[in-house]
Amino acid sequence: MTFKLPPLPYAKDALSPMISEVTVTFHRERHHQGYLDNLNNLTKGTPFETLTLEDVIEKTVDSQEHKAIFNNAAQVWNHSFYWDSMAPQGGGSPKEGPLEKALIQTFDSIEKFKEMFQKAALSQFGSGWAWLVINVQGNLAIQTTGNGDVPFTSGSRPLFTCDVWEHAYYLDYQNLRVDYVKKFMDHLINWEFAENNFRVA
Ligand code: MN3
Repeated sequence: MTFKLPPLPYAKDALSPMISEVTVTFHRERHHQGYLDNLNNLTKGTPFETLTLEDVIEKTVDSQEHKAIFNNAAQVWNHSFYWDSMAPQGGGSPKEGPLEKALIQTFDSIEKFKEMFQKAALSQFGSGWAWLVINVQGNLAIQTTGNGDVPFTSGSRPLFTCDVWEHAYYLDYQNLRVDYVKKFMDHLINWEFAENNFRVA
């Protein structure tokens, strides 16, 4: 079996002007596709090629020998999750319901949550990801991971993610990660996706 990318859930220009068509095109067709191609090459003819993507990640997370497989598999997963974490008319606040209630209970207000998420996304030094997760204790939490690391290998269930690798924003915002993260929060978060993940978690 070869691994495949799920289709992009919207047109490549649908996130513009927050994220330009050029950025989405490069990010999807060079970076995301590149990780996929690497993964397929690295796993070809090995027992890994018959596993699900999640199982490949779980089985290689602590392995020095399979570090390259882990990195590429995790980055395939992270990016598919990232595209789903955004919607053309997204951002703002979640609609009234269980996730909204839980966010207010955990962070005092939606505004406070957004402030803390932004802070976490900016404090991730170098390449990585910022996540809203349900942690091992079953509570909502903000988490960051470095490089390709994923939350679920340490027991957290992600609800949505923001890619803070420079390639996610450099063409549109240059070094200003803060402007990208603000636009992500205000205009792009796919709250419906987060609510669905919260429901099944
Ligand atoms: Mn990326």
